Amino acid sequence: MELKRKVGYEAANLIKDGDVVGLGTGSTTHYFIEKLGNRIEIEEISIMGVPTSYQSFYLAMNSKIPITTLDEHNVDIAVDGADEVDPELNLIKGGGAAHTLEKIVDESAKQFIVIVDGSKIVTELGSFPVPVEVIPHATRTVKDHLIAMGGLPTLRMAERKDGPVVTDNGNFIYDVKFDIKNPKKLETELNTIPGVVENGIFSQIVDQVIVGRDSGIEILK
Ligand code: ABF
Repeated sequence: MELKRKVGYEAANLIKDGDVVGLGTGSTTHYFIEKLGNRIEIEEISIMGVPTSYQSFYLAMNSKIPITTLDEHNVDIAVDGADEVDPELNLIKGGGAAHTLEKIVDESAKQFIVIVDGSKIVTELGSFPVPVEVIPHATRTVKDHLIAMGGLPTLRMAERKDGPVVTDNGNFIYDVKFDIKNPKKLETELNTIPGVVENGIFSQIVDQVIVGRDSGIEILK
């Protein structure tokens, strides 16, 4: 956890007064929000992102910060976690079931910064299953497509085991094991399946990865 705090705090120093900041989710991003919230010299920033992040931001800032939406401002800098990062800075995200809104914010940002500890760095994506957000009515047909593509889909169940996880958008999540040789191609192909809302492969949109290692901070560009 200490490495996550280190990179979250490091990323908070990148924000300058007046920035429109895109917030991701996850424990590493939580440290970013915590540190940003304590930078009292910041007069005015706007934030947008995943609803749960607003709450932790308000708590950190203990004041009202204007929330902006994409139709008002472009995001200057988005900061978000990840589940896997490959050598070309392609990501798998969505372990927190929020990848659809995260991708909208992260892709729209002028600068997209990823913050991870060293355990997330991999030589090839795919040890972590690809989250695929699916319209509930399409679970059967989407599952058939995923299997036909060589995937092994598992419907993500809620911790209470009383049913599937439901995303902020009211949809379900398949976690799909794939042998990923071409992340961009698979990301595109997955989103052509009728009933798929978004998948957790984030290819070719990352500007910088801040990696926390025992030896210190490593920057990947
Ligand atoms: C979120 O943070 C998700 O997309 C990703 O799954 C998660 C990583 O969580 P953590 O930072 O807690 O390891 O952005």
